[in-house]
Amino acid sequence: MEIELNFVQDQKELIEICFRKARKEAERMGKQRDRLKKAKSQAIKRIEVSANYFNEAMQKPAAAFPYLKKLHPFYKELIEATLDLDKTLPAIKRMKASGKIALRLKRQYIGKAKALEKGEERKAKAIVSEFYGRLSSIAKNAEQAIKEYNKTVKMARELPNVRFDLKTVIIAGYPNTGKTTILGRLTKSKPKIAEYPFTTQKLQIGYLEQGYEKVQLIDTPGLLDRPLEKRNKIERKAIAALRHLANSIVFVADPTERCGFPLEKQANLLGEIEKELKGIPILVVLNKADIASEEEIKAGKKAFPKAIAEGHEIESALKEEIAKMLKNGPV
Ligand SMILES: Nc1nc2c(ncn2[C@@H]2O[C@H](COP(=O)(O)OP(=O)(O)OP(=O)(O)O)[C@@H](O)[C@H]2O)c(=O)[nH]1
Ligand SMILES: [Mg+2]
Repeated sequence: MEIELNFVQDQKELIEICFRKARKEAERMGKQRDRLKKAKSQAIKRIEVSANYFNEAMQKPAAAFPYLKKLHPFYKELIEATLDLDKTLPAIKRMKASGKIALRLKRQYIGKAKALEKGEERKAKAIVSEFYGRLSSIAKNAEQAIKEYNKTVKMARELPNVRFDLKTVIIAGYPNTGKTTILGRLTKSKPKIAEYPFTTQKLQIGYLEQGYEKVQLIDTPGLLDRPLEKRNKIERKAIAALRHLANSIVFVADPTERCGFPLEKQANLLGEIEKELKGIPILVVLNKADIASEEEIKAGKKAFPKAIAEGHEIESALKEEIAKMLKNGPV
């Protein structure tokens, strides 16, 4: 993945670190005979170190968060379909603002410490405590934003690591037609397969060795036949992979309709994909051939005239077809 995001410490932990660092740095300061000077410089150090550390932690997300424009268009679309940017971006802004507030407060309190006069040495500690109290409440106010941001980091870290240097086959089709089963049969991966639709919620990657060449196979969440603006975020992940990564496509159809969707709708979806991705070779597989009746296969072939019928144990045929497709298709 192109983006590496780091978690931000939760506000309590962060504040503890700020104070600890401040204390250590103040302790490390050279000896100072003059009582007033000592009290002042210690206080200033504490205020400075704690505020700066807090500010840095609050600016990091903004600096690390990739500007979407710079990302590969596949990741741009995938991130939009995976993360809750409507919440993440305001959270990042909020943290940034908290850092700035801390810096402003730092200047104000350093001013207070500097203004201390002889006989007021004791007040230095009170100034630091007051500053710490205010810094803690700034951190507390950023609590929600930090939580929101950390949720994003967690999700971003789970984004698939696609390889742009390999030829890529996208496995697509209606839900529950057997796409993931095919990924499992063609590669050594052991993805989750279930007898209900919408099992696969994110892109799953497997690799296929073809001679010396490694091919990337991506299993996608099931798609319904509907316009893009009606598609949910999970479907959009499949669309992003189809649009930006496919060198060729394996379209899985279920002629038995046991997937729960009529052939006609499945065929419409294929039509839409063909229209949207002109020029990219598509291999149509009539899956579940082992349990399909003759009539069902016949109806399947009518709905998908170019389909190859599939049953169990035909991985090698499928692999050959994929190899042919990749050879003939655009690179
Ligand atoms: N009999 C038979 N069943 C199959 C075959 N391929 C898949 N199935 C079954 O069909 C169901 C759906 O399989 P999946 O591989 O999860 O289908 P999918 O297309 O990935 O489904 P979603 O991820 O929900 O879109 C499971 O119960 C599989 O066991 C096949 O060739 N023959
Ligand atoms: Mg699946």
